[in-house]
Amino acid sequence: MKRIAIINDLSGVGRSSLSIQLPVVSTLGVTACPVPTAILSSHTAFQEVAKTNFSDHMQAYFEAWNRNGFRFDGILIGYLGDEREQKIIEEFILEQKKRNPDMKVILDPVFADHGSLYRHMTEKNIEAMVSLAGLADLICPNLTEAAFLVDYDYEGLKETLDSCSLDSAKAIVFNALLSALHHITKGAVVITGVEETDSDGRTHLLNVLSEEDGDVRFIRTLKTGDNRPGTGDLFSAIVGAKYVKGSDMESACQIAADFIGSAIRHSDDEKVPVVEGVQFEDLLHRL
Ligand code: PXL
Repeated sequence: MKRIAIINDLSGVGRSSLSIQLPVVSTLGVTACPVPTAILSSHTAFQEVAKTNFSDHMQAYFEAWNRNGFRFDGILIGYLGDEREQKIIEEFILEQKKRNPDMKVILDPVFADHGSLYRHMTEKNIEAMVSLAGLADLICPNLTEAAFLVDYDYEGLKETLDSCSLDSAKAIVFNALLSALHHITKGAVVITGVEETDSDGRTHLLNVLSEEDGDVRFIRTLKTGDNRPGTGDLFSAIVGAKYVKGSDMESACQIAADFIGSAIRHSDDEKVPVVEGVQFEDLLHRL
C-alpha cells in the first residue's frame, strides 16, 4: 500500500487539516502518517483559540522516522505552525527523495482566503511557502494564496476575473498568474475553489489546472451553499492521495471538486454551522 506523510496542524474542532485529511486519505486506500505542525483547540475562524507549535519537536520526529528507515510515496504539506518548520521539512523532503526518487510532494500553502491572511500568519509564512513550492510536484493554492505567493493584487485580480464572461478571456488572465506561479515551482499548479457566477445567476466553484506553463484547464462544480472552512484541505487530501496512486491530475481534480460540492450541499441540508466546516463523515463511502 502507498504511504503519505501528512504535515499539517491538528485542530480539535471545526473539521480542518489533519482531522479531515487522515480519514479521507485512509478511505482512498493510502496509509496516512501524520506530522502535526501545531496543535490548536480549533481552527482559527473560531473566536477563542489555544495554539501550541510543534516546531521545536519536528526535527527529532523526522530524524527518528529516517533512522527507522521509513520511506514514503508522498508528502502532503498544509498549515505550518511557524516559518522555522520550512527548513526542517525541506531537509526531510530531500532525504526522502534520495530514498524514493518517485516520491511526490504536494503543497497546499495554507495561509489565507477571501483576500486576507489567516490569524497568526505573517509575511514570513508566505516566504516559507514560496521556498517549499520550489520542491513541490503539485501546489494547490486558493486564489488569495496564489496572488500572495507571486505578489499580485488580489482585489484587482478578482475584479478582472469577475468582468470576464468567456472562458477564453478568463484563460488569458489565469495564464499570466499561472506563468508567475510556474516560476516558483517546477510542479503542476491547481488554483482551487474560485467562485464564479454564470449568466443564469448560478454559482460555480472553478478549479484551474496547469501542468506546465501555457497549459490551462478549467474544472467546475456547481456550488449551492455557503463558503465553509476545510474545503481546501479536502481538495489537497483527495488529489494528493489519487496522484500518489497514479491517477491523472484532471480526473483527480474533478473527483475532489464533485465531492466537495456535494459535501457543501449536504452540510447545508443538515444545517451544520458554517464555522464547523463540511459534514463529510457520512459521505466518505462515495470516494
Ligand atoms: O482549513 C484551513 C485551515 C487549516 N488550519 C488552520 C486554520 C485553517 C483555516 O482557517 O485556521 C489552523
